Amino acid sequence: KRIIFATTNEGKMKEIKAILSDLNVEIVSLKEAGIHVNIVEDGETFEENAIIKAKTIMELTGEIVLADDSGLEVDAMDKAPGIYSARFLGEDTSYDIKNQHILDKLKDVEQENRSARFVCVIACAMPNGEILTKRATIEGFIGYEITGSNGFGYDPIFWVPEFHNTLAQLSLEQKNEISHRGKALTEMREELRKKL
Ligand code: ITT
Repeated sequence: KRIIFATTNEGKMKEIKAILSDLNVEIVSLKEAGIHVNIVEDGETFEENAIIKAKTIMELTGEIVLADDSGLEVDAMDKAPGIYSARFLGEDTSYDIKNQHILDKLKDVEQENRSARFVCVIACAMPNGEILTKRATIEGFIGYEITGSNGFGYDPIFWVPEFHNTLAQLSLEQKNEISHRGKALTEMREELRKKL
């Protein structure tokens, strides 16, 4: 028995494999399953996009499929980039540039107005047509410089006050304990335990 995780993001996949490692099921990425399709994520919410990804691959394979749609909401930027986090400034632009762009936008913003959160929605599409979703967030602040080299994406500018570090300074295990993805996927894992 296996579950396909409908993602091409290697950073996500590393975290996902660690979180789901104690489910007695093999978790394979699209690449590992040999699936190369372009999924059009044209939903207006994290939920819609997560369901689009999970359903598309479930319909293609007939297998149980999980998907993750996630992003960063910066309050001082009216919650941008939000669902556009991967596409922000262009899909091929480096995260050094994307992160620096956000730091520049916030250069005159005081600490108390630098609040931000990561959102993650995990969707599960079952061959019988059943769809499940789980949503979780992590609250933090946009820092003042790019700091840390673990994780991926916007982690080096996301300051977690409780840890006095950015997400990119935490280990994968520490990040998974507190992150949007860690929390949403742990809830989904417990749901799957009952069904498998
Ligand atoms: P898949 O759709 O193939 O899963 P993607 O990267 O395009 O990969 P999303 O559409 O969900 O996935 O975009 C999520 C983006 O949000 C991601 O590319 C990062 O820029 C950002 N992001 C999400 N979770 C993050 C995290 O834990 N740390 C840093 N950045 C994160």
